[in-house]
Amino acid sequence: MSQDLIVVSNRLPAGDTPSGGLVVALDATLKREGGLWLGAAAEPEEYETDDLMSLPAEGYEKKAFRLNQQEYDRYYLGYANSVLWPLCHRRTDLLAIDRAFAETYVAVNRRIARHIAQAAGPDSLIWVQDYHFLPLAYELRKLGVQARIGFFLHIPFPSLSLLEALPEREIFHDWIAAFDLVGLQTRADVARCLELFRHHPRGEILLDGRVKHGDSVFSLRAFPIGIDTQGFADAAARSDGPSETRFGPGDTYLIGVDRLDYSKGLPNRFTAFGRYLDTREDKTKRPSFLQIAPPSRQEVPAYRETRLQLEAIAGRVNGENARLDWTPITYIHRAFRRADLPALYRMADVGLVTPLVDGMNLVAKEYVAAQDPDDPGVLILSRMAGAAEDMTEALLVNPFDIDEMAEAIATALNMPLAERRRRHAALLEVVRDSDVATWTERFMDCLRRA
Ligand code: ADQ
Repeated sequence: MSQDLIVVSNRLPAGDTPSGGLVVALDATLKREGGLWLGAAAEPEEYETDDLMSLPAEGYEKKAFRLNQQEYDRYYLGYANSVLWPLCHRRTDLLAIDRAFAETYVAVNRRIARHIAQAAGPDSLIWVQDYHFLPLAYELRKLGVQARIGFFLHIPFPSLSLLEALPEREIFHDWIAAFDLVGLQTRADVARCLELFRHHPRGEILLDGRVKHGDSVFSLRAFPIGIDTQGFADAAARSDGPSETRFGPGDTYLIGVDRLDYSKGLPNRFTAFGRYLDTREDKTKRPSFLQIAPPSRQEVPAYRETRLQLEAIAGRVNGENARLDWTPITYIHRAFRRADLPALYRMADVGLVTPLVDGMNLVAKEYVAAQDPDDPGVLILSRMAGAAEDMTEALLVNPFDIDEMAEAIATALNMPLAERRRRHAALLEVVRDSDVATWTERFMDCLRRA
């Protein structure tokens, strides 16, 4: 029997109660529509047959494809996270170009395509998530699959000039064009994608806005992703936050929450906080900065380097400024209980979201949703985050300009209540508009019509 809806993502939600906005939204959609959710197994293993593993799920089927250690190293750590990730985040200096990475990346996608081809009928909808699966539609078409296939890219779409650094740049066009619907985070991403195809000898932008590439035609649109806004706001209002904390309602503090990733601009953020401390006029003011940065992709060398940089800067800023009763930077580099985040955001006077480049950045939206509308904190947001395209009432900063960020911290900490309220109300409207449930419906509607 063929599945009505097939969702493919790298990660599968662990257990029965999914957490995290996107996972919750996809889980709800699949429960409603029925179908199959396919993702990678949690751990690499030396498998003999590549059958899918069935996992427990309610109302739909959840299955995992296996990766052996070599595939994990070359497909996941290699091509996905040491080629495509740095490329799309404008770090061509970090590219680990290796033929074996590209070959394994395509081979794994081909294997997944064979599994999907067996589950899909002509009326199925297939929704592919993110950069781990760029060749999936291309491989599915080769197997004769006619179903509608949608793709959503969670990270920035690379510009024409960046793509020059990818040995697979030619077939990259065919990969993208094999989807029926390509969803990107922002209007700027859409513009970069159009530019890519407009520039290609086989590419053409049709009058209705769709893109033609050789014999393929696909629709292209921005779908700015969001969070479960109301759920997050409720959780923040309900909880008193973790007990035994120096980060409570009476304390002045700034908060940052990011996977430890070089794209998140953490060294610049730490340096800017240090600069603010050095330049603040009233030295009796002693705000703290709480940075939660759980480990991520530690097998990739560039991530280890960022970690060392952060430890050095935090150590220096604290060494130069700390008092017996005040530690300026509290830096937590461990897995962190997600349930504690909403209250910590709410009680923080300032949210610091300063990536060097970011697809959207959901932390910016979570910080806004968590605030008390009567006495909200201030969001400092990098212009380089996708979120900045619509969240224009944040204090927008250039994350490469340390002085500007230090000034923004001073402005945020001194901002009058009326201005905080006005900015927060405008930001909350943007966050509500991009709610993840609406986001999912919009994408699915477009895919049905594609
Ligand atoms: P990420 O790069 O992971 O996502 P982000 O959008 O900020 O970045 O999402 C991180 C999520 O993880 C947030 O929901 C945050 O609350 C959560 N999180 C962070 N630390 C946590 C912790 N210690 N414990 C539990 N949860 C934690 C990619 C792209 C982004 C894009 C998203 C969604 O890089 O640009 O916004 O996908 O499309």
